[in-house]
Amino acid sequence: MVSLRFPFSFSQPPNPRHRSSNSFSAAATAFSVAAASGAAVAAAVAVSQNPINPFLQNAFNFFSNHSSPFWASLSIADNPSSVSESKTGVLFPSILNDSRQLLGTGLRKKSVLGLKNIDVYAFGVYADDGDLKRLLSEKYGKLSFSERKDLSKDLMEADICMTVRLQIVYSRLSIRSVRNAFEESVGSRLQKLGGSDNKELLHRFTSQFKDEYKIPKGSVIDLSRERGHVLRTTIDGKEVGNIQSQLLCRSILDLYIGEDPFDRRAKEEVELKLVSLLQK
Ligand code: DAO
Ligand code: DAO
Repeated sequence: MVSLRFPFSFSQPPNPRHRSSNSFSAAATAFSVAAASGAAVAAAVAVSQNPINPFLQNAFNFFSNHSSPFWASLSIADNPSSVSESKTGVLFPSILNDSRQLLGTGLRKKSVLGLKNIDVYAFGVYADDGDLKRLLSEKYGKLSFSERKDLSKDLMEADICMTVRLQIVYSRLSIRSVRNAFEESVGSRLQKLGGSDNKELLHRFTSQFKDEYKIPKGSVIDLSRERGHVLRTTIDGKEVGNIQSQLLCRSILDLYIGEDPFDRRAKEEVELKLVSLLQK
């Protein structure tokens, strides 16, 4: 069992720049897990890019099914109490709300005036364990490896409880810039996926962000899709609103695991995790 200093620090994630001595082992473990999962991601990507290459497929199946030392080190990643996002070191609990498991982590960057790229937040994508098992066994149980495409698309569209947790790393975030960024990123997805004018829906969501809210570095925002496509937003554990809209839920998830995600590596991590759950 890996010992972490802040295994469940939900509201105050540790500042990655001030690692305690005790987190050295966590950092070392995170590094080896990241290195191992990087190799696994590479393997999975190679497999997905070469769906008919039997060597790659066999190699991937071998790693998936055998407890070789390589795979054994990955098993730490199966259930540590928390996982660190590789570029920021921000920690995410492996399990959220008792039943949502972490599928992958990533980083949202934003280019400012085309001059510099700032790191805005680290994120973790979670899905309900039971819902996930149901989807995977009903839909994919009987398919061969190469037929299992579009795993993340199904995840976005099915009525599966999910959470995307955002942990703010940028220290000068204003509500106004959140609203603007949101209108740009989510607005373009609403347009793409909904087709028609969705200004009212966008406005319903952004009007939840009251000017008096503060989102300093370390704030934790959960965007959760609850049963029946209800999008529930919490900031540091406090609910700020909920909106029932399949299109809005789908558009938010599209930012992280859609066709043009914020962090491609995070999406690959999610898909790899889904594949590994299918192998169990
Ligand atoms: O300081 O002007 C600036 C740059 C601000 C960039 C803000 C990007 C906001 C991204 C959305 C954050 C959602 C929590
Ligand atoms: O990164 O472009 C983006 C959009 C992310 C969604 C941000 C939702 C923020 C909701 C909370 C606002 C806090 C006042």
